[in-house]
Amino acid sequence: MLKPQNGPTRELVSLDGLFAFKVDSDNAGLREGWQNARLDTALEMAVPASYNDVFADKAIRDHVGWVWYEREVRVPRGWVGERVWLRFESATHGAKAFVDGVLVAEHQGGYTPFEADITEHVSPGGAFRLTVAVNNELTQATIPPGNITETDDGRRQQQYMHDFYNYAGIHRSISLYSTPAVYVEDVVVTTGFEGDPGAAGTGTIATGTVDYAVVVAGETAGLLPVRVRVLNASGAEVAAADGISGTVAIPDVELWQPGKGYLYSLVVEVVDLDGQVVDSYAQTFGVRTVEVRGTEFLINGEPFYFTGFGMHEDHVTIGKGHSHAQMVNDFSLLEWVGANSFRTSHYPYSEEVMDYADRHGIVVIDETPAVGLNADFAGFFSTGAKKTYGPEFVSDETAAAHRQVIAELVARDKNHPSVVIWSIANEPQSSEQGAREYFEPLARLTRELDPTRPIGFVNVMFDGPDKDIITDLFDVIMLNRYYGWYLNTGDLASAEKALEAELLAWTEKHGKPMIMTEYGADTMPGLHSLYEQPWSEEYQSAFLDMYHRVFDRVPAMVGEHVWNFADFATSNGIMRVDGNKKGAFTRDRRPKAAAHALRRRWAPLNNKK
Ligand code: GCB
Repeated sequence: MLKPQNGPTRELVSLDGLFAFKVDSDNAGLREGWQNARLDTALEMAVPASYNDVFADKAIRDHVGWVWYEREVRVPRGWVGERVWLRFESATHGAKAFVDGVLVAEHQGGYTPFEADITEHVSPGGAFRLTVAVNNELTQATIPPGNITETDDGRRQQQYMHDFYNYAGIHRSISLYSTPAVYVEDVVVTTGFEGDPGAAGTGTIATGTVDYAVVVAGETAGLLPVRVRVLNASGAEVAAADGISGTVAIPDVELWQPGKGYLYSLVVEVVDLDGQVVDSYAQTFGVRTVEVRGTEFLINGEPFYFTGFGMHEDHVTIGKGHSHAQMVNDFSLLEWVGANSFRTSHYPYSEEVMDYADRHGIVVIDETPAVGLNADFAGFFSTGAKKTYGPEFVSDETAAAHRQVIAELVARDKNHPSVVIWSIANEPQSSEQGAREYFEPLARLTRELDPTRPIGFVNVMFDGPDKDIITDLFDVIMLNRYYGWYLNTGDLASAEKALEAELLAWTEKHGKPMIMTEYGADTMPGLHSLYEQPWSEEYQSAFLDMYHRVFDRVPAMVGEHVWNFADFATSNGIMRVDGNKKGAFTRDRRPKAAAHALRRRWAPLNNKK
């Protein structure tokens, strides 16, 4: 699904701001038809933001079920004859949107966009009542999965198998936009190059190849010609072609590279028989290649070494709500610390984040929200499930939701040059009978949807090389390891041996590139210890140093992503004090000693080990 944009034939109006807000404490709103009248409430809520921490009200924070948003929207009077679209960048985890009481859109899945053509329900110059019911429930049929229980006194409680807090609400922008009746519905761009990019700047320069495919929708779509133009970053035309699909060449191409996010734009135009532009959509892209060769991970044919973090969209007050200022600050800290990449643990991040990464040459491992498909965590997160793959936990319904999140992620992010790996799950059970039957079709689906990018899943510490039965289905090995924290707590000498032995065993068994996608120790900022005691800032730094010594000794290691970029909110539990404290930065983005240590290691590496 294309990101909406302003352009010569399209207009975009942001609907962000304050909405009337009502918590559906008895889950009665749909039955009583709350969409049919103004919401009876004094509360107001901001979009975008999670609602949980905004009100000083425990009942709202702990609510399980529906909440309702409402505002009046006016359609620009100039949109006569245009299609009018209502688009949500996300609503967590499920939503129903109503225009003057009529259901126009429904979506399940908290981190991907959905939209509706509402032309027939609205009139240019007129106003309508937009009502959005948003549901935060996680069940066996959702990704991520969860389980709802009821207390003796009738309170519903949400259980889930991941540690980050279940923030909910409208986390990203809502927009109203127009397109012509015949419009560009989708664009796919894949790139390559011929020649020697390494020689760029020394005389021999590569030629870029851009394969494109356009989908045009609307009644007369098939009859109208399509043409494309490639503009460079200064807006000059460097290539052009006719037709809904084809290949164009960019002479003397400027590659998209880690640290240097050079972007072109493919301007797609649908024209009428007089040559007048009917619709125009500008899709940015970067020319780059990604490839796994032996134990190497290559970007533009050059070995690439990932430095950075698993992150979270998580901030004080706004929770998982997108904020431009917080985003720029987070990217600025990534640059400061010498990170060249991050993983969108454990769900797709805002499209604004992806665009920013494209523009700034930050490499992304793009992850679906499939986190917690693992009954082995029952002890930690108390869902009580004994077996992962079976009707009680990861069922056919779960698999269907998993296929949907993969399809929606690839549909949304396929044109981002920053995305170099699809991560289709975090820490699923990968040793139990049933894991292979579950994952083989998902791996195949991901490759069918995008044959150009390597795929992987993130392996959990319980399912090492001796037990795992699915890693051969993937291109890269991504490991979360906590030797020295959950195992060998406080004993870095034993942890170092165990870690090295395991990494060598993976290499021997699979011979694929490996990325440590999580390693970290909870750390209380300001706690110091002469003896490298767990929870102290000294221990966190010593822990990371130990991992780095090992990585430097294992040739198949192609990357290190510390867990986590910053401290983040979690659900209640005896494992966490005011959230997960494995951040290199605190939740309000102050550096712990480890952040300085990482900066000393990463700045000189410059994408190589
Ligand atoms: C993990 C999970 C991550 C947790 C982390 C931890 O393996 O992937 O979501 O936050 O461990 O700190 O326990």
